[in-house]
This record gives sequence, C-alpha cells and structure tokens, in this order.
Amino acid sequence: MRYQNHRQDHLPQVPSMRAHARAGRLVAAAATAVAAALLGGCEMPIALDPRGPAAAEIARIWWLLFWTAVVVSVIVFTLLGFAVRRARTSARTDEPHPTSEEGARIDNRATGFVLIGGGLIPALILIAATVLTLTGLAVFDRPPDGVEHTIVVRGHMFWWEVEYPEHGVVTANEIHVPVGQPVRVELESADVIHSFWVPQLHGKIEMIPGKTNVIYMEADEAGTYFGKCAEFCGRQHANMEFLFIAQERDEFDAWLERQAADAAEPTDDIALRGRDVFVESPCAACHSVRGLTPAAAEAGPDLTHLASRRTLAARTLPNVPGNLAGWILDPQGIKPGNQMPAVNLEPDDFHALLAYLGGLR
Ligand code: HEC
Ligand SMILES: [Cu+2]
Repeated sequence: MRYQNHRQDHLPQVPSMRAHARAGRLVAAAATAVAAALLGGCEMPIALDPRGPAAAEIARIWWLLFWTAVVVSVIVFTLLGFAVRRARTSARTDEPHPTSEEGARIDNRATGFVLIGGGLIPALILIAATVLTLTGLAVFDRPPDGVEHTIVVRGHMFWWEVEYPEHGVVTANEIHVPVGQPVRVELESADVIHSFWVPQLHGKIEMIPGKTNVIYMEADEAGTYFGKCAEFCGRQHANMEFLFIAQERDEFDAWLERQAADAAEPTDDIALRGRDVFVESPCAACHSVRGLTPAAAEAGPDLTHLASRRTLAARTLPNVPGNLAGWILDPQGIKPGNQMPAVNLEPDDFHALLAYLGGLR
C-alpha cells in the first residue's frame, strides 16, 4: 500500500499500466499451469489427443463446438462492450431524449436484433450442432469392416472382467487388441451402473445391468491406453481402472493363445502345496483358475494367468510379488470397501500360495 502515503488526498489510484502488465503475466501463468496440468503435467491422456477413429470423431465434434463457442463469445462480449460504452457516453453527454417516433423506430430495431441475434442465430447453431453430433454418433453404431474379435467387458464393483468368448479366454483389468483392427466390444454390468471409458479411443459408454451396449474400438498405434470407470459406482470407483493394450498382430495372437491355455502346472513342491492351499481356502470360492477349479467362480477376477498381468486390483498396484503378498494379506487396507475379504492363512500356507500364484503366467 505504498501509494497511500503520498496520495492521501485521492482515492488510491491503481498504477494502471503496471497493474495491466502484472495481470497479464498472472493470466499467462495461470493459463500455462492449467494447460500443463491438462496436457503434460499429469500423465493422464486426454480425449483431445485421439488415437483411434471413434475418439477422432469425438474430438472433431468437440473442436467444432469449441470454436463455435469462441466465435459466439467474442461477438457477444464485443457487443456488450459497445453497449456499456455507449450507455456511459450518453449518460455523460446531455443528449436530447428521442422523440416518441424515433423511440418507436429504435424499439423496432432492437426487437428485430434480439429476435435474430438472440433467437434465430442461436437456434440455427444449436440445430447444426445437434445434427453434427447425431450423425457423428450414428457412425459409431455401424460395424466397421474387418472386425474379427468380440470382447465382452463386464463391470464389477470395482474391477473389470474381460472375456474373449470365441477363444475361451477370461482375464481381468487388461484388454488386449490387435493394433489397427476394429474389435467389437460388448459392455455389461454384474451389479450397478458403470461406464467404460478409454479417453484416447472412444467416448464413455454406460454399462447397465441387464443390458448389453456394443461399441467398436480401434487403436491406430500400438501402445498401452489408460481406461477407467466414468460413472460413480461406489466407494472404490476411483480405483476402477484398466489397461487397453494394442499389440502388433503376431504379438496379440501369441497373447491370446497363452491366455486360452489352462493354468500352468506347479513346478516345485512349495507351489504344489500352494495349489492345494488355494483349492481348500475361500480363495477358490471367488476366483477361477481354469483347469484347476471346477465351477466358474465369478465373484472375483479369473486368476488363471494372474502373473501375466501388469497390475493388481484394477490398476491399484503394479503386479510385483511384494504387492501381491500385501494385497492378499490386507485387501481392505489397500483398497478399502472393495469386495475381497482378508483370508487368514498360516504363514507357511501363505508363502506356498504366493509361490503358486506367482507361477500362473
Ligand atoms: C469373497 C470373495 C473373495 C475371496 C474369498 C477372495 N477374493 Fe480375491 N478378489 C475378490 C474380488 C472381488 C477382487 C477384486 C477386487 C478389486 O479390484 O476391487 C479380488 C481380487 C484379487 C486379486 C487381484 C486380481 C487382479 O487381477 O487384479 C488377487 C490376486 C486375489 N484376489 C487373490 C485372492 C486370494 C489368493 C484369495 C484367498 C486367500 C482371495 N483372493 C480370496 C474376491 C475374493
Ligand atoms: Cu465406477
């Protein structure tokens, strides 16, 4: 408050040039921070960086609406600026009041302006936006050429069951596809409403109990794409994520073949004992291991090829032995409110179980 000392007789005057420059710098810094957070600061890929045809279509519509909104805003605020300035100058000058005839003419012009500028033009813009969005969405319903694989993804509180019905493959929290080839994805729910979202590849699609929603997904580039649940579904909704992995054709085929195989036989005594522990413990009531447990237990993820997966508990933890041990000891501590209880095991049984699970490649 330096200026108050020598400007006591005036209202404090803001040194306007400097204030403007400072405000400008602040705005620039804030904009940079926001842009960095959105684009680079965090690793979360965004829908405006599409890597597949469906997401590209969505991004196209988004940018179109965005630039329309920018143009409309610029026009509206410019007109508003003019109006404010005019009101100020006419309040200061002693302009004579318009005669009633002039007044009526001005009123007519104003009414026409409001009807066209505030009614007709926005209606035309909204109709165009609706048509564009609907035609864009209609593209998603048409099966593209070259679909070879169907993948059923079932949302559970709070993880993803992933099935390749034509190949007898069931896995979890990881979807593999061949790069550059569309796949049919059938979305279902085992409990409440979830929403399936891979921002760089497609829009959010609801997973509704008792209903199957079908989408077609294609990734232009090989790589790992981030996916998550986009509909609040309970306490661990935030930790309901998955990986969408687009692989070269031969790599994908090899993956599918490995996943279709039954669980690996344990190769040493400890792992053999671990297998018995698994079968006899409550684990087998909720988790399937193909070739080992008879009935399909579907309360928890299929563990047939657990060790081949990159993460545990829907991307809550990297899948390394320490985390696997921690998860089994204290699933509620790691992911509070998830649907796996801690199971009491003797230390020796626990180590044997870990050895067995670690061999499920
Ligand atoms: C009452 C059913 C239930 C029992 C019993 C149970 N689990 Fe689970 N398990 C689940 C559920 C549900 C999840 C998914 C949790 C999540 O991600 O929200 C899960 C997740 C897991 C995962 C992570 C899988 C992945 O791919 O992310 C492993 C590993 C696992 N359980 C092992 C075990 C073992 C070993 C036992 C026995 C000691 C066991 N579970 C007992 C229900 C159960
Ligand atoms: Cu959710």
